[in-house]
Amino acid sequence: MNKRIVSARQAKDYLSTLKPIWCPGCGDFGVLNALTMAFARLALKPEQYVIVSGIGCSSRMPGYLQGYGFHGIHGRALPVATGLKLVRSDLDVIVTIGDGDAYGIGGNHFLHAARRNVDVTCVVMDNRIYAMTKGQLSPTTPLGDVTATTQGGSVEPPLRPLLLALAAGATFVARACSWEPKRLATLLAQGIRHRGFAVIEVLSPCVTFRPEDRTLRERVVWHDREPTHDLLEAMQAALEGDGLTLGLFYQVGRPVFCGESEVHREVPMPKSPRRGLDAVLAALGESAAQD
Ligand SMILES: Cc1ncc(C[n+]2csc(CCOP(=O)(O)OP(=O)(O)O)c2C)c(N)n1
Ligand code: SF4
Repeated sequence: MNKRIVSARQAKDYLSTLKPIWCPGCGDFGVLNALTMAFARLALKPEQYVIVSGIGCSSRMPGYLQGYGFHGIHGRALPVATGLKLVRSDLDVIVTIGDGDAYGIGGNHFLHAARRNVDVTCVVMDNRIYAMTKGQLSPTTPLGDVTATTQGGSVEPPLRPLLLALAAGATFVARACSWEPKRLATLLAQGIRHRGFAVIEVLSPCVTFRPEDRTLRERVVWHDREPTHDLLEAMQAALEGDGLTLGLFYQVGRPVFCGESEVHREVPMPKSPRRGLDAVLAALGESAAQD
């Protein structure tokens, strides 16, 4: 018998044929590499996962990876990912977005995806600026920093994204950096395998609009403790080191929005979006005529 040897996919096999147009030195290259390493480690088949993004430099990610992708609308990656996961719970759904997409325009969706514990992996490439639109203040820009829209220095205190994720109900909460792709890949693989809303905040410097963030390399510290199940302990760990501590802070299990939730169990696979909505409303005891 002619036995065919099927070689395992290597990280580079997950790259698409599109060449990234990111600036040389952009942190997002490290995130792309780490994603390919994580996929190879999990031996994912390209048809098993979908990469969903919004708009921004970071949101170009789906184009650079093999497999299905959705380069969507600024701030709306999470609703798209939620809908996809509801109808195709067999797929790994991975959201790759920027800090503007996740915490600014899409902040409301971020809160509710966490609260519902939607089973998606949310990778936020945080460069602390709106890069694609040329350097405006973002929700994570440090206080006092000069940007295109804060010429006298920002007067807004930055958001603490991981506290927000924890408070809202995310069940896997981690921080990593783009310049250590192997460690990032480990967290990405864990996040993809986690059942529930996994938030991986990645410090991914924009060399063009925040060249000063190159110094973050000297300021980060890895938190090598086991993740806690205690919310307050996790919040404390995420705040350590001026919010520049890296690692997996929190991981707990709780029912996810699809699969185990009562609503999902009772809802048949929709044959059309409208019929799907009717089924969801019927399961909730509500009428479609209300909207
Ligand atoms: C609804 C909508 N509002 C605003 C924009 C303009 N816009 C495009 S990208 C972007 C910000 C991108 O910042 P971020 O999400 O942090 O990604 P980055 O480019 O920094 O990776 C904005 C405001 C848009 N495309 N759509
Ligand atoms: S502008 Fe910044 S975030 Fe965008 S590709 Fe260039 S370095 Fe990366």
